[in-house]
Amino acid sequence: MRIRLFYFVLIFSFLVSIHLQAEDGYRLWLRYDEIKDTQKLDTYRASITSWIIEGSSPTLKVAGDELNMGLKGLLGEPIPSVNTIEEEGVLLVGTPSSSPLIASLNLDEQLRGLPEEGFIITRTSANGHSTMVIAANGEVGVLYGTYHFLKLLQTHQDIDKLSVKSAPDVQHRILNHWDNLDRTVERGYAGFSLWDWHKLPDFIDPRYIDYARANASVGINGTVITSVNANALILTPAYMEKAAALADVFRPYGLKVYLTARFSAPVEIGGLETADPLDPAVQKWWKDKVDEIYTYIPDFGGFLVKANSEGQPGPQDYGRNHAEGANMLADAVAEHGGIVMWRAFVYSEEVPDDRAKQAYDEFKPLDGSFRDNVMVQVKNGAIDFQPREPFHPLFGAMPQTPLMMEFQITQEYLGQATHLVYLAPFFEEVLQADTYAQGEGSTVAKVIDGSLHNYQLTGVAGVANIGTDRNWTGHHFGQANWYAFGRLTWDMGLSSEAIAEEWIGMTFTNEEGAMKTIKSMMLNSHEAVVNYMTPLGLHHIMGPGHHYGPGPWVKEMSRPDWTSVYYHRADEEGIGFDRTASGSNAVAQYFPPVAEKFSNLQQCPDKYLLWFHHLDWDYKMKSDQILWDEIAYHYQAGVDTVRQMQESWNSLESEVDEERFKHVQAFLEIQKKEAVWWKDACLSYFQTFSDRPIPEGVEKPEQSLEYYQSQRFPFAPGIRPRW
Ligand code: GCW
Repeated sequence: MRIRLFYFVLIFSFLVSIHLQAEDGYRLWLRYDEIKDTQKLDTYRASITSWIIEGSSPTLKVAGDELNMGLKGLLGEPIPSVNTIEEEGVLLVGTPSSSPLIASLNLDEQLRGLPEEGFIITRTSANGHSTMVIAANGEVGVLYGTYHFLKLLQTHQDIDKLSVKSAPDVQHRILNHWDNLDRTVERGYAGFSLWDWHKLPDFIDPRYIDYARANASVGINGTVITSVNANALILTPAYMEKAAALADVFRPYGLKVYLTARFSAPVEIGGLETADPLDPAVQKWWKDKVDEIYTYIPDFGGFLVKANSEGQPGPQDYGRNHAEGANMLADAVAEHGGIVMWRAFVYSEEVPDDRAKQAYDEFKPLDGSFRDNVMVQVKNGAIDFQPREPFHPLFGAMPQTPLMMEFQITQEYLGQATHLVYLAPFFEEVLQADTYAQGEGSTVAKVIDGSLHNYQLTGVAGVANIGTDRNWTGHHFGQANWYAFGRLTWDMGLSSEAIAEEWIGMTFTNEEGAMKTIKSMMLNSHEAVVNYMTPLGLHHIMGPGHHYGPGPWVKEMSRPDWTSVYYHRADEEGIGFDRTASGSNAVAQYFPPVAEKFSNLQQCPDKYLLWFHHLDWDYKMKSDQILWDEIAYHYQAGVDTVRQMQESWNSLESEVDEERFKHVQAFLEIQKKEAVWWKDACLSYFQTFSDRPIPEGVEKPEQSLEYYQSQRFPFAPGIRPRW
């Protein structure tokens, strides 16, 4: 009997330990496993023997908890917290105002000018002992510094001569969740919404805390928890109470809650007859509503608004413009220090002009007419988060209105959750693009960080790719995009390569060879998806509605600018959207050197060719190939890169835990199948116009065009629910 019990206990503990070690990706990049490199481990153990955080605020407490957990995990033994510095090896953490020890160190010089969120990590002498210090002017800065320090250990950096000074490039670094109150997520591919509205505020899922930790670890300081296709119910007391419970969890992590405002809320839940922003009763309704919100969430961040776009209500319903709508809400939140993020993603089916021009045409004339606490949130490109787009012409064009960048982290048009696509190279490409707004060097990054036009408000938003999937993002590598978004918005000068290295080191391995292999998979992945979906500037040729898979033939939709044929304009002569002076002239929205470059066939980069030009199938490319062949080669190159990614990944079998290895391996197989599908479907379709053979070296389509056209995916994930 005893023996049986013994075996039972043994097997049980074995199963428990397996479970504890489950490599399901839940821990993201905050894994804190014991450092395997024994030399590093010994050095770290010798340099960090204890730590001190003086002060007891909620933020300092979570910083202490993280440090405790991180050090214990990484160093493989508990590192005690102490009260005084009596030896070398103490890690001292805090702000001059919360920590007398830090105050005594005379760090004024180094801390001067650092915003509350910034931090320094340095080595100095305290009580006559060489001491490592993480210091900041604000407590959130302490938390950010703590994460940064742990990252140095996670990525095996030298901590002997520490000299880090870091502050964010933009003030508002915000996730936009397109989460509905029924927990579906528009364009979400990682399960359901994290927010369990039904059980809030009573049940606080521990996952909310891990969500906040992950965000804080990369410097994200705001979250819009509801979809831009807004539901007015969020502004009713029952829901505000729930949102307040989330805000309470997030607050210590420096993460502010924002809500989306449905413009017609005064009518829908307020009993008014109009939502006209110039109507005093409407203004009062919003003012009272905002006052009420602040009683629930005292540090409420403000509103994000999608208005008069894709059927959403807005000021134009009452003959008012976007500024009048935004300003009304801005006035309501102003006295509480709130902001309004007003989206520029507008296009009307009634405007017969090129959709790419509409946001600029509508917003540019309003430059300077927004209140000081409004930012206009502009998507990275003028159409809609396509695999690749040239930068939005509004960047640089509104010197008197702070423009906020909106990136999409969820991969709506980039293979959704099953394709490995590392987005940082694309984000970097957009941020580093030169608008020429004030001559050479006027990059988009300088518009966004406020330095070009001296914006007083700055921000970047990212549409989140997070859901209830155990690994948060569906694809393990989707985590890298969440990570990269945070890192890049903190420091827009970081290279996508450097960010990839950090993430790989924290998530998979620091071993040089494996790191290199994973990095090259990541860095090539964006170009690959562009090649197998929309090479050479093609865009918006995906399946209708769900946006899954190829659909270049789509031509019957409720509005022409939702079809594919509107964008590729393929005919017997050629393909591409003429946006030069002979066509829609969208190119004129850019500053002259850029407009000139995109218009001129010799200068227009190949990657934007068919975005701006309609060209003959036998147009001679710079490569000397004719256009048709070049398109085909790009599709093939995309497929080939995915195959290489598969090979690379397979070579890592012994370097990566089995669970994540197999998961990624299976997803890469899906990606390969779908890359081939995109190539075959698009080439078969375009061939009906080009009437030219598939060139040598390009694999022939596996099925007929009719086959591809007959595919239906009624339950593809992420579709907007019809209420
Ligand atoms: O990309 C499109 C999406 C819509 C989305 C819209 C927007 C939230 O297909 O699902 O709606 O953009 O950004 O408002």
